[in-house]
Amino acid sequence: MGSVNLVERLVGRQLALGRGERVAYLDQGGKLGYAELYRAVRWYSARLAEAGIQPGTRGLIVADDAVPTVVAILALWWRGAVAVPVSPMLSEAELAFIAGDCRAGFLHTDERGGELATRAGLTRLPRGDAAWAGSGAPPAPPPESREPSEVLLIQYTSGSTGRPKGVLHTGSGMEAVLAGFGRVLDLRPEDTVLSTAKLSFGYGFGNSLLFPLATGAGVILGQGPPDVYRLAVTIARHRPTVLCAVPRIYAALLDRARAAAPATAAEVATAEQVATAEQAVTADQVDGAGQVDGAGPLDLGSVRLAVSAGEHLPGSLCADFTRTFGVPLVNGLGATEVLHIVVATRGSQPGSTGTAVPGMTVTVRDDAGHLLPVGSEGRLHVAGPSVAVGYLDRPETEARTFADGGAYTGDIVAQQPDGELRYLCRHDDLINIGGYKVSPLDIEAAVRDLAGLGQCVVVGSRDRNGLEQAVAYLVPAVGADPVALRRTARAAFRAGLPPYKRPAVVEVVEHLPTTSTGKLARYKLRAAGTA
Ligand code: 3SK
Repeated sequence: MGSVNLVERLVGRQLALGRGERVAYLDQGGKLGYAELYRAVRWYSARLAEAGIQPGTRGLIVADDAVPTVVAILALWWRGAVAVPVSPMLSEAELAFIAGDCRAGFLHTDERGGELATRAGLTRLPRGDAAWAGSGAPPAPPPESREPSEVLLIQYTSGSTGRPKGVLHTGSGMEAVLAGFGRVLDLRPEDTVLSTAKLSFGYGFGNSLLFPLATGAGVILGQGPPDVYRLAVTIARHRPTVLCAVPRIYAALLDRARAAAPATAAEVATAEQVATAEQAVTADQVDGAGQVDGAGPLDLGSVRLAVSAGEHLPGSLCADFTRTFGVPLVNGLGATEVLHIVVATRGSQPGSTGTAVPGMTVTVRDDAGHLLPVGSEGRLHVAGPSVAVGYLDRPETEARTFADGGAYTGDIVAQQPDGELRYLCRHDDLINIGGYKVSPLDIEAAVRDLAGLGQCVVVGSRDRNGLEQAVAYLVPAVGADPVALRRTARAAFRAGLPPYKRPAVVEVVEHLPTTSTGKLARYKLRAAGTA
């Protein structure tokens, strides 16, 4: 492969194909065509050059999904720099850690990053907004071409130790996902994509940036945490043709479509798992006939294809969704370490996780890395050109994950005789809550010093839709009031954890189950918590 020029590959090419006037993005600020996008990126890259940002500099992007976020990523690439998009939902401490860990030399943020920039000594530019698409753009050298093996993107992923790890992606890796899951997705220039997964998450990065721009399709960027109310309104107003979401969003859409009565407490609870506590869907926003205020009946009529990834899609959910909405639902399995989806069904195949996407090889292996025969259960191993080149400065963890000529995704799967894979569970203790891999230790730490608490253990178990949720089991200290303990523990989880990490269920128990040797039997708790 020759050199890689992502800006030309993704945006310049659409201009060359005469698609400059087509809408590339729609966000709260309005629509932006491909030609305007190109001008905006050039403007921003000229500003980066003026500010002394050199090729290879790591630019931290702490911003919600919006046009300026995309422009910042592409402008860093134009300059030959490295984009590090992270979620604005991270705590100040997590952001400060990442800024130091990746040795960021530049910061792009929406409202809240000024303080972080000052504390971390980072250059921060004004966003530009309308000005950057104007005619007064300063001259900028053409977009930089880079070596295929050069790192151009760092995506942070959480780990069981609580310290996020930077995953290093190259230009050739990004080209490879276009030829991999990009082929399965098979977007057309007429498509409009709506992804509830954000750009700061690998799944959203492909859905809202790589795949649509490579095709000349349009993208709807939504602000704020994804919730089913806002999603229904956006679908009704902007009529996307391709919807990408995590399974619990599809479960919430199904709940709405089925609703014959005002939203139940259980529905509100499901919605709250995908929204922040402050912005959760409430019963008054959704009426009894499955209608959403201002949106009319829940109508997915514009959607020709839906994609589910980020967490396990139960077969029953896939079948119900396809039957109810008449839309094929592709089930994908990916990981930050392999950039995007590497195993996928072709259309709806309830119960299946599918087969490898073009260009990637997946195998099932034992703990020593040996290949297992078809039919066995084991660790999913992925080899091929979209596998990341490693973790930033984590040699030991890197050696465990990036091994045997590829990477282990952390999933346990079974390979069927026909080659289809079936997802079984995680290989580690991480709980996958709507695509966020959450360490139980992080949740347990939020109540460590709580008065009246003897012990707290958090496990993942399945809710009534078969989706993973965190359940916290609390044992009161001797003489403590269990009712008060439950209340104060809930308050501590709310105060100490972002919404996506909070346990969906908090149970007070007299004692925790043990094995015959007296050890904590987590598997018994997992089974007990399953609805
Ligand atoms: O499932 C995931 O965790 C994932 C991560 C990165 C990119 C794509 C996906 C589906």
